[in-house]
Amino acid sequence: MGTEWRPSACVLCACNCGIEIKLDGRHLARVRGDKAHPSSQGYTCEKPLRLDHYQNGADRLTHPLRRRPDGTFERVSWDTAIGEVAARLRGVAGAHGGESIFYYGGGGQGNHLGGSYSGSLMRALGARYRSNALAQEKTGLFWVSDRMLGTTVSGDFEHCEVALFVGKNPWQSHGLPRARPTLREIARDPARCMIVIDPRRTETAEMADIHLRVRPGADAWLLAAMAGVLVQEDLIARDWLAAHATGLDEVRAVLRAVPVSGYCATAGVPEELVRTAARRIAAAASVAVFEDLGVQMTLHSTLNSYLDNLLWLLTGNFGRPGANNPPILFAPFITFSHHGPKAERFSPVAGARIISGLVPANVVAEEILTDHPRRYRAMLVESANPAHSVADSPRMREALDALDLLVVIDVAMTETARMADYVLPAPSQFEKWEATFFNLEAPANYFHLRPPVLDPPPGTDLLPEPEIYARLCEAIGALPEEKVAPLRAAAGRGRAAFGQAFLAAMADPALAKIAPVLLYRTLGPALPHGAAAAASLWAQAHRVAAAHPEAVRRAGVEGEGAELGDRLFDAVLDSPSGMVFTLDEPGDGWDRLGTPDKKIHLALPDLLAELAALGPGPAGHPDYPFVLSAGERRAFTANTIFRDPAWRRRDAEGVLRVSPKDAADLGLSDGSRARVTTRRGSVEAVVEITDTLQAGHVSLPNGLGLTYPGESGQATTGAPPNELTAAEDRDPYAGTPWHKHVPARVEALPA
Ligand SMILES: Nc1nc2c(c(=O)[nH]1)N[C@H]1C(S)=C(S)[C@@H](COP(=O)(O)OP(=O)(O)OC[C@H]3O[C@@H](n4cnc5c(=O)[nH]c(N)nc54)[C@H](O)[C@@H]3O)O[C@H]1N2
Ligand SMILES: Nc1nc2c(c(=O)[nH]1)N[C@H]1C(S)=C(S)[C@@H](COP(=O)(O)OP(=O)(O)OC[C@H]3O[C@@H](n4cnc5c(=O)[nH]c(N)nc54)[C@H](O)[C@@H]3O)O[C@H]1N2
Ligand code: SF4
Ligand SMILES: [Mo]
Repeated sequence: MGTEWRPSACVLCACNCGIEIKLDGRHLARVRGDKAHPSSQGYTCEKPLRLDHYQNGADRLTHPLRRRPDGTFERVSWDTAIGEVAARLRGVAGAHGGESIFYYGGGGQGNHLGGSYSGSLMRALGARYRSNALAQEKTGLFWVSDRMLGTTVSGDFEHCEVALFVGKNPWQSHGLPRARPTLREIARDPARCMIVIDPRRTETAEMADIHLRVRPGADAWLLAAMAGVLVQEDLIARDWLAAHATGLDEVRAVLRAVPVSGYCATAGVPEELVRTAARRIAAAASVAVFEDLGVQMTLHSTLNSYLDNLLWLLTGNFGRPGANNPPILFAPFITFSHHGPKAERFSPVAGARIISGLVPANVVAEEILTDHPRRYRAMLVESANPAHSVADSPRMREALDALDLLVVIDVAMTETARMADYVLPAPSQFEKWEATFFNLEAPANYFHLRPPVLDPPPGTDLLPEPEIYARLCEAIGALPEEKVAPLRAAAGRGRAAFGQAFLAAMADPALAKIAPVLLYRTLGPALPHGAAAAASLWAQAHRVAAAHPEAVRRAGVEGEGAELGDRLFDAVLDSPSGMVFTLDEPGDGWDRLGTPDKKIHLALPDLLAELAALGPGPAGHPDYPFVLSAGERRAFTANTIFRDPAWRRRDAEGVLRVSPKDAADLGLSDGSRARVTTRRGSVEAVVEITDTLQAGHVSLPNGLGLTYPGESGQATTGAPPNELTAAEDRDPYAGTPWHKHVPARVEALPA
C-alpha cells in the first residue's frame, strides 16, 4: 500500500465532504475525512469507505463505442467517434434546427466541472433545451423562491435555534455540512429545538423535539394549518414584514380563512402539536429550514414549497445568522429570471414551464414521442442515467429509442449508455480535475477544486469531459484556430495580458457563445499541474470577485479589481483540500435579494388561489390503496453512482418497508417477498416490517434495480423504482414528479 494520503472529495452526495485517499495499486484502499476541508472538517459518513466500488466498477467504460446495426457495440477511435458524432449532430441541426438537440445532465453529485463546458457545444449547435435531476426535485422551489426573493437560500443549521426539516431525513441523506454531529448538537441542547415533518419515523424524526407525523401527501394541509396559526394567533414578525415585504394583506386574508382544526385532521396530526410547532417557530430567535424530496415529490409540491417559504418569511427568518440566507454561488448552477410572466419560457411540444433553464424531466419523453415538428431528435447525456432515474422508465426507453441520435458520456455502462448510438468514456472523478458547484453555504461558503488522485487505467482510452466538448466544438467548426491562437499566445504572456485579450475577444458573439471551451483551449494549457479543466473557473472567479469583493477579501484573498479575481482563481487552484472563497457579514444577504424593488414578495396569486381552494385531502385510489414512496434514501443507497451491488453491507436488494398492520393484513412476514403493482408496472421486493411506517404507506429505496456484470452474467439487483412511476403524475406548475406518492397495490408472493 502507498503511504501518501491524497486529498479529494466524496462524490456520493451534494455535501462533497473532503476526504483523503490512500492507494493500494489502483484501489482506493483507505479513505478518511480530510480535516483540512473547511466545510466537512474531517467528517464523513460511512459511504465513502466504499468508493472503490465506484472507482473500480466492473462495468467501467474503457474505449469509445459505436452501436452496430445489430445493437451490439464496437470500439472506435476518438477521431472516429468525435468526427461521426459531430457530423450527425450537425446533420440533425441542419435538417431540424439546433433546437431539436436536447441536453440531459451535466454533472452528478460531485462532478460539475465537465458540464461547465457543455453549454459551449450546445450554443454552437443552436440547441436551446436541456434538463437534469434538478428538474425532478428543486425546480418548484426555485420558481417560488425566484418570485418571492429572486434568489435561493440555505439554512444556517450550525447557529439556528430551531431547525425545521420538511420531508427531509438528513441523518441518512445529509445535505448539510457534518449532518450527524450538527443534528446531535441541536438535539442535545435544551435551548434549541428540532421539528421534523415526515410521515415516517425517520432517524432524524427519532431525534426531534417535535415530530409532525403527517399523512403521506397531506403536507399542503399541514403547512397551511401552521401558517394559519401564525396569522390567526398573530405570531408574525409584523414590524419586520412592514419594512421588508409586500403582499402581506393578500396572504393574511387567505391564511385567516384556513380551518386549522380541519386541516390538522386531514393531515393526521394532533392540532395541539401543530400549534406548539408553529408557536415554537414564531418564538425562536432564529429558524433554519430544509425542505426536500418528501414535499418536493408529492402532491401539491410547488404549493408546499410556497407554504414552507411563508413559514420562515412570516416569522422574519431571512438574512441573519441562524436563519436562511442566500449563498454566493461560485458557479451559478441555478439561474433566476427575476419575475414577470414575460420572462417565462416553455418547452416546445408539451408547453411545460422551463425553470432555471430546465425542461421538466417528466415531459422529456412526451417531447420526443410525437410527430410534432419541434420534437427533440437527438440527445446528449452526460453524468446522468435518465433511462433509470426519470419517471416512467418504459416510456423513457421508448423515447430514447425513437431518437435519431443518442450520445452518452459516462464512466460506466449504464442503463442509458446501453441504449446509445455512441458511448464516450470519461475518466473517473478520481482520475481527473473535478469540482462541485453545490456551494450553498452562508456565511462562509466553500469551493473545492480537486486534483486527480491517480491516472486512468492503463490500456484504456478515456477523455475528460472538457476535452470531449472542446473536440466536438472543433469538429463542428465552432473553434477556429485563427481565433484561438492569439488568445493562447496571450495566455503565455501572463494572466493580465490574457485577461485583456479575452475580454476583447468576448465582443465577438461567436466567441462569447463558446467562452468556456475557448478558455479551456487557451488559458487551460497555461495552468499548472495539467489543470486545464479548471479554465472555466477563471471566469467564475472574476465574476464572484467583481460582484462580492468584500466577501472575497474577508475570506483572505487580497487585491483590487481584476487582480482580486485572478488571485481568487489562483487560490482555488492552490487549495487541494478546498477553501473558503467568501465570508459574509450579518445582513449581507439583503444585497442579494433579486426582486426589482428589493422587497420580499409574499403574495403569489396563483398559489394563494390553490391554497384557498384546497379540497378535502388527498384522495385514495380504490384499485391502488397504498401510497408508495418510490425512492427513499437509506444507509446503502447513493443514486446510481455505485453500480456494484456488493457495495451494500446490508439491505442487498433494497427492502420494501411495510407497517406491521399492513403486513398482518396482507400476510407478509419479514424477509418474505411481495409484488408491488402500480398503474404503470410491477416489481418484486423483499419485505421488511417496521413500525416506522404508517399503515397504508410503503417505501422502496432509490438507485436500486441496476444491471451489473456478476459471476453468471448480467444481473439486476433490487427493484428499479421508475418502472412504477407515471410521467403524468407531476406538479402542474413545475412538472416535478410525485415519486413519493405513487398509488400502489401490494400482494404477498409465495415463498
Ligand atoms: N444515503 C443517501 N444519501 C443521499 C442520496 C442517496 O441516494 N443516498 N441522494 C442524495 C440526493 S440526490 C438527494 S436529492 C437527497 C434527498 O434527500 P431526502 O429528501 O432527505 O431523501 P428521501 O429519503 O428521498 O426523502 C426524505 C423523506 O421524505 C419522506 N416522505 C415521503 N413521503 C412524504 C410526504 O408525503 N410528506 C413528507 N413531509 N415527507 C415524506 C420520507 O419518509 C423520507 O424520510 O439525498 C442525497 N443524499
Ligand atoms: N423514483 C425516483 N426517481 C428518482 C428519485 C427518487 O427519489 N425516486 N430521485 C431523483 C433525484 S433527487 C436525483 S438527484 C436523480 C439522480 O439520477 P441521475 O441524475 O440520473 O444521476 P445519478 O443516478 O446520480 O447518476 C450519475 C451518473 O453519472 C455517472 N458518473 C459518475 N462519475 C462520472 C464522471 O466523472 N463523468 C461522467 N460523465 N459520468 C460520471 C454515473 O456512472 C451515473 O451514470 O434521480 C431522480 N430519480
Ligand atoms: S455526507 Fe455525503 S459527501 Fe459526505 S461522506 Fe457522506 S455521502 Fe459523502
Ligand atoms: Mo437529488
